[in-house]
Amino acid sequence: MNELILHHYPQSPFAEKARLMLGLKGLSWHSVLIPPVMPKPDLLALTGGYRRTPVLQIGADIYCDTALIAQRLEREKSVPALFPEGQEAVAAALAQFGDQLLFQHAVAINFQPHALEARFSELPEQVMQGFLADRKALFSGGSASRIETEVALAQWPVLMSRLETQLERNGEFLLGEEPSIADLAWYHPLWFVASNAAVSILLEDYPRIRVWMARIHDFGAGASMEMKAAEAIAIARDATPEDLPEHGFVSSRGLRLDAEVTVSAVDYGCDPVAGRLVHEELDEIVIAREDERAGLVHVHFPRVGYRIDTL
Ligand SMILES: N[C@@H](CCC(=O)N[C@@H](CS)C(=O)NCC(=O)O)C(=O)O
Repeated sequence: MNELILHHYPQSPFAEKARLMLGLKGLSWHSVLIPPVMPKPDLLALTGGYRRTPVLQIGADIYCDTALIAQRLEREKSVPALFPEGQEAVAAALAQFGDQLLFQHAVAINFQPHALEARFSELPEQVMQGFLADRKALFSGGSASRIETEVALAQWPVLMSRLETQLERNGEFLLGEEPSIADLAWYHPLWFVASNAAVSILLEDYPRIRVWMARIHDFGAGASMEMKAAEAIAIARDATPEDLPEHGFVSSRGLRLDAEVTVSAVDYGCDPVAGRLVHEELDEIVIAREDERAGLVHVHFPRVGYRIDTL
């Protein structure tokens, strides 16, 4: 069986979400550290252009986006469930709210000048300038719009109070007594705020949230072993992508199997990945691409938030 390899960096909120999924499920994995800004030649050898963090690799199969990574890990180990039976829609919808709205608030809060200064205080000025230029490029051309700082600061207490009230009245987790993907997706934006001493005060008035955060933090990150990027690429090169289902190819746009396409995120980090369309189903798109270093790989994307274009 091919092992799980997570390409990530420590400070990334979405990577924290993925690490917690691995922790909750008690999985072992290999950790490949990637740069937080472009260029990322080793990651792109695997993804073909997708640059966001994190990415899950299993042999020659590359999974982009934590929404799809969650589904893949659920297949790997179904219990504890990220999408509890009978609550699939509510879990996924809450996760989307955390990943988008709460995350955008956390970004606005962390990008205030004093918050950036605190985050980069130990580093030379040009590192921060490089980071800002990188994030400007990341958000150009996509549909995501930034929330203004004043708006984010005004709305934050409303969002936090709602969570505080629910946690007081209804169990230990968002859906009740058991954790789900919803908790992890709400946790990572709060973790992003909590990890910066210049803004962490924004969580101080919410004791139940802090207990809930400690509970989620305790899931840990599973057992990880460091791996060099070159080794991960060699693993992809030596592996064969997993068999795809023979049936169930449902193209949203009437495309034929093996059509030459690009797949890109619609919101931000919209760099297109070119390849051959080898599978499409309700909530997954898979393209095959040949890479000089990684060989034949299958790159998987979720349906929601991604577009397919023909070449
Ligand atoms: N929808 C994506 C969003 C991922 C995302 O926004 N990741 C951030 C880091 S937390 C990112 O890619 N930043 C730019 C980078 O790492 O290059 C997912 O769920 O994985």
